[in-house]
Amino acid sequence: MRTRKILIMAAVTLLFIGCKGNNENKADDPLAASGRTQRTENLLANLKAQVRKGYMYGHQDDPVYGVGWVGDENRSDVKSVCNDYPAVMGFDLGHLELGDSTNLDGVPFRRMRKEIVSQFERGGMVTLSWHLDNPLTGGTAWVDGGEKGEQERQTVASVLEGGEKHELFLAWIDRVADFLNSLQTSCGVKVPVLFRPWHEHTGSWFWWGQNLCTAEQYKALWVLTEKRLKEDGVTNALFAYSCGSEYWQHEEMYLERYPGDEYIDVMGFDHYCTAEKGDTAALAKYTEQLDVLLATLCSVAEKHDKVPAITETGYEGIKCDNWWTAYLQPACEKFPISYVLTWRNAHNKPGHFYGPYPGQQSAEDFVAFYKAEKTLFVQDLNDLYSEKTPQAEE
Ligand code: BMA
Repeated sequence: MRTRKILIMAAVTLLFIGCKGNNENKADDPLAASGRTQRTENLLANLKAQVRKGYMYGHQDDPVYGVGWVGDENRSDVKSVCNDYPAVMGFDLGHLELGDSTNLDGVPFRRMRKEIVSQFERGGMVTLSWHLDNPLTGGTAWVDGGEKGEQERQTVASVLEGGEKHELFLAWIDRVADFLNSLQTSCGVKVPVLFRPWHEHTGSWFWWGQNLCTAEQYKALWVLTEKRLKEDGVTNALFAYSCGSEYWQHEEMYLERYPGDEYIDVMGFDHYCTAEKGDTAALAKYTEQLDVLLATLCSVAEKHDKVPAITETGYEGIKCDNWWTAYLQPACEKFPISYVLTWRNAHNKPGHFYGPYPGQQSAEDFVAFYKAEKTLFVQDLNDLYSEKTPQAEE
């Protein structure tokens, strides 16, 4: 009997030792009236409040690999340059739907989960994209054209209710739900994340793109996705609608495939700088375009009470010394955006990087960008997940 008591006490002690951070415990993860966790709603409220103060810097796959390294612990190219982690980290769920243990870029989901929890515990935010395979052709997220072209145009229809891949697709969403539900601290607190599926749909390179399905089908895809995630008990996700930078030139066009206010929390777009090395006119053009896109985005987001963000950007290979402060910053700081996320620093694709790393030609300029008044990194954040932050009170 006595041994049993000691064993129970030891187990309870272990449970508490294992439960790190903010005295959180399982009972302390309440649901808000919306059916999402209170922390998820707090995140949304704080993102809305924070846009007046500054914008967060984000980086895709930041802590899992970088230029010249892969899989190290406590490492980040961004941190190596400015001694702070990005406020936002992006990860991609592609191949989770297949039941694989690593994503399409080789990142183990187990590691991803750990990094998502760590980013939450240090007060930062996480956004998840999903380059999922094509359930009808068995190909990738990207369309092939050619022989597969006809099937690719049928893919969205095939996953909707009544379609031949509907059941398979629901099973794929269930896998995403399992992953989202598994994002928990050691105390059982679910980590709020911004889920950003069906992105760049104004282009026609993904099977859910502009010329591959109708606006009604695209909207139905969103509704189906969210309905299923909800049925699967996902209570920790905000949702981002993010166009490409092509096609839409005004608010009505931006909203052409918008599923509706009840489905979306963040409005954004993906827009890249494609200047050749030394082409200052093309660099300036990028800033100009960003400016135009941001003006439209921020106006439409305000009308719909949504959070505006540059959900993806970057200059592949950052082929100029002052890209951050001369071309990215001027457009960003004019507008009340929540965050700007640059794409990944690949470790196995030479030249395919969008964030800084030590020795890269723009590294010094990135430090100036880091120090700029309006840029926010993880140490600048004031608990995005509590009910009232100083930012929210301002
Ligand atoms: C693309 C490239 C690819 C990558 C994909 C998903 O833009 O970076 O190499 O596989 O994103 O992360």
